[in-house]
Amino acid sequence: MTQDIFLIGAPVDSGKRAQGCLMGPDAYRVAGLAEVARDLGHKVSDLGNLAPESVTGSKSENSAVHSLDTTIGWTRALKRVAEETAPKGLPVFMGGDHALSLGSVAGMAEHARRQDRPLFVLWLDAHSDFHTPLSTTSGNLHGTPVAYVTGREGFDGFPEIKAPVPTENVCMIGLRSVDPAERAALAETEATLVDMRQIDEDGIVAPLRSFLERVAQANGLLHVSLDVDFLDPAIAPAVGTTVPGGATMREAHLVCELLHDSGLVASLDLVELNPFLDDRGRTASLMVDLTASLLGKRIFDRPTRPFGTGSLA
Ligand code: NNH
Ligand code: MN
Ligand code: MN
Ligand code: MN
Repeated sequence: MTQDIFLIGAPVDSGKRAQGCLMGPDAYRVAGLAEVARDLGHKVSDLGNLAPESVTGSKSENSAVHSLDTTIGWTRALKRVAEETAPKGLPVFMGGDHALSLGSVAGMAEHARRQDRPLFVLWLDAHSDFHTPLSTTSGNLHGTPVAYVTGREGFDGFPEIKAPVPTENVCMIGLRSVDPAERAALAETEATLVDMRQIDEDGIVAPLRSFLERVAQANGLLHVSLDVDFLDPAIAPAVGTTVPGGATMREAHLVCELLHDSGLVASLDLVELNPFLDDRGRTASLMVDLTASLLGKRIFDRPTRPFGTGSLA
């Protein structure tokens, strides 16, 4: 299946204090993301880099929160481009830090609402990113997108989300750093939470497959958000928030291959790559390789195992 793929550069660096993610989109370009997708037969358009809308005067009750205006500006710009692009093909958001998902997922939620289909979100990350601007102690808004898109309170000044993603449509895989306030809030939800222990005990395929079956059965659209720190820092050092004990290269490729085979992916975020911290481009190249798997790269063709309904050829 070939697709129309739209590469959207989102040099968001406002979601945390350490800078460098703004170089991410160019690192993906240098690592050959467009060429790799074209070699797989897809039609690829690089839309260039977005800029945030201009926002001034936003205030948070939580004095730890920083870069609120800029982050709201990015959210508006990204929400709009997601809404405009999703009807035409597969948007790939080249980050930028994870604050970009405030906008990409909000836009996909609006797109799904217009299509009258449910949105599902797969969060591949060491972190749950379930803080609100009121609960965060770091003040780093890259730790908040899942709370925003599921409709939690505390996002004054951000665009309204008309159809928030139900928490039962969220699956997080790779968890190994969850703050106490996030843990408490997650306990009140129906989100599927797959931590590293579960991956070690059951493997990564079982929870992913059952999530994909649910997406297929609901005729859902799937947004995938891939945070570099999902991966083990030994193979992906170019990220500000490394957490040891992450996914292996083989686990990550397998996830991406299964995602491709499902035919369910409607949009993709590549986030938190900080090229300033990279080792001769290896993290950028790995992220491009993983995207290639997600876009259909394989060694041999194999019969596709059906998900749930079996309607996915
Ligand atoms: N939970 C922490 C915070 O809110 C860390 C979030 N950092 C991330 N998320 N890299 O993926 O500050
Ligand atoms: Mn994240
Ligand atoms: Mn993370
Ligand atoms: Mn925190």
